[in-house]
Amino acid sequence: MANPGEVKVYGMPASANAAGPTILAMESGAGGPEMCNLMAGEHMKPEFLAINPYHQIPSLVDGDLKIGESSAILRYLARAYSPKVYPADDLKECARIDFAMDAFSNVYKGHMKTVYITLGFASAAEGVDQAAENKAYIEQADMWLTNHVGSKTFVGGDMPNLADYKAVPFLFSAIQPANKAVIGLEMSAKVVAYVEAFCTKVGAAAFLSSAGGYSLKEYAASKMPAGEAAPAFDEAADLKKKQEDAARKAEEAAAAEEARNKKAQELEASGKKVSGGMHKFDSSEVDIHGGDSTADDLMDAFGF
Ligand SMILES: N[C@@H](CCC(=O)N[C@@H](CS)C(=O)NCC(=O)O)C(=O)O
Repeated sequence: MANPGEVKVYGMPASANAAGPTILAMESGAGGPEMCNLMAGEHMKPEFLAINPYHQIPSLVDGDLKIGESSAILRYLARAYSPKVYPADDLKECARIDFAMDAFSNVYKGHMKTVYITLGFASAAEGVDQAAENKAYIEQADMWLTNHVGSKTFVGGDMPNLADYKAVPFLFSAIQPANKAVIGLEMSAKVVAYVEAFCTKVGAAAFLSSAGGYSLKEYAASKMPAGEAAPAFDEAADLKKKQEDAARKAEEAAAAEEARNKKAQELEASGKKVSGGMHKFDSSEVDIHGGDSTADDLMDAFGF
């Protein structure tokens, strides 16, 4: 039954529904992502419908097993390849995990009316009060965290369990800067901390940030309004910006000096003596007793 390394999770990197199962498949060594391009209609092809007649991602293939539905896929992956995130022998713990996973549907409802609008997966209904939708979503997410994470780091305590794999991709997309820029949505600090803790603990969560330009993070960044760069730190871009800033400052300084020199020449030509400059001040050049330049002339020449 189990084929470690062979499992295929069909999806698209920007799908939060598909991301949880994909990350668990990668983290557990079960397998990894398999592209099903919804935009190209691949989910409607007979070969995909043979995997999932409901034509949805995520879908999973493991040998002769073909199933859809993210929660069913997560449970199967856990039982077959990562029992620690869903300890089948501990009925009560599994019941708590199931409760958290199913209760996340309350958060998902708000997610579709907020984050999906930012990402262009849904459009806002006519006359909708977006601020009110945002508020309701923030409250649902916070309530879910309060009820299922509480004072712990994850639903699973110190280590993520299956409910964390289910929830994090949605909340990860909710904290992308494009949400603030497009619909004014800003999640609470505890959502940010929860997502960051998961990304630190689970190596395969890097799939959320980098997937050939199509990850949730990269896709959300592509929705930033023109001229508003996402504040994610990019070393190469940062260096380039510093170099450009330095070059611009040098150009400005050179232009300012040229202007000062020109002004000084004009003043000297008119019989007034002015020397020195802010950057090369030499007191011996300033004749405080002689000459007929005024303090104003001096300030003027220095560019003040
Ligand atoms: N209840 C499903 C929802 C999955 C879902 O909504 N998938 C979307 C993409 S995120 C999809 O495949 N849409 C294409 C379609 O329904 O034809 C699950 O949890 O897996």
